[in-house]
Amino acid sequence: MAGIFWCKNSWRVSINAHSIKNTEIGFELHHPLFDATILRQGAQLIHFQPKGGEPLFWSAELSTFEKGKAFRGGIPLCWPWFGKAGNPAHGFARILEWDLIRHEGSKEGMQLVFELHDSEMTRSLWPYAFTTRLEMNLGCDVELSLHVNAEKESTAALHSYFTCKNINDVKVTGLGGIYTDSLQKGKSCESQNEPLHVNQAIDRIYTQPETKTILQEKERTISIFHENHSDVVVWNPWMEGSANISDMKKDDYTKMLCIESARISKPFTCKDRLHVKIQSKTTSILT
Ligand code: TA6
Repeated sequence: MAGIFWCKNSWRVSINAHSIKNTEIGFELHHPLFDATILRQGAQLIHFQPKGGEPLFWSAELSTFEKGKAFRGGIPLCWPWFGKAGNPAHGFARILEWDLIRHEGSKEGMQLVFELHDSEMTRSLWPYAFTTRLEMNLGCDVELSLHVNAEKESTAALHSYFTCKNINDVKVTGLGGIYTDSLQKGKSCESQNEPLHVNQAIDRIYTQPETKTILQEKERTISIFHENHSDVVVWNPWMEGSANISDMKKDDYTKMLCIESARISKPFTCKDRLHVKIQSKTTSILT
């Protein structure tokens, strides 16, 4: 993937026919079904491309990897709070290194399991004990399961940045008609439950979403199956918003859309989970 920084001290582990290139920064996965890249920081999947297919996620070319700074792209994991409910924004899970505790490969795909535990640093921001586990199953599809076991309730989002060829051709279904609009100070709004065309800045928390959201482009359909979610967030800063985001280029907003499986209106209980499965299908249009 262009612009990604693979390290000097890397080593390679073979798991059956598949390989993980393990570096200080993360893991580069090569499997007969896909290629993927995961950062240790945030256990963040920043690249996934089925063999013969197109990349599923968008990453900001201008976003550099820095310890303690959020990387813009793929699936940042927002936890134990969403947005500006605390400091840093979107919680600390996306800016801390997670431990890879297990990885397995088979001809169907690869499973990686990451964990994050409370530390002096996390307790200075959020004074509770926790173990949070992220199970990632990569194969034909992408599946993420976030398991939380904490002393306190929390909120979360799997802040997926999807690529699109042109935002003007995208429509999204399955969101439901009720949302809070972060661009209008969290005002409660209602819309017809009909396909959403994004043609201006959008930052909404849909609070009665269906279990399946579909992002439809001319030649590709991305199906997002949520389990145990309460909300789906849709975000695109559009031209004016990107101008205030240092790692977004002027026209980046035309190539991405965030659709996030979330637990915001119904926070996680102390022991809880959020699951998402993402499937992508490409159909070529014959002219
Ligand atoms: O999920 C939408 C949102 O909360 C927006 O309000 C926007 O700020 C975005 O996330 C990105 O946040 P970040 O802190 O990664 O720049």
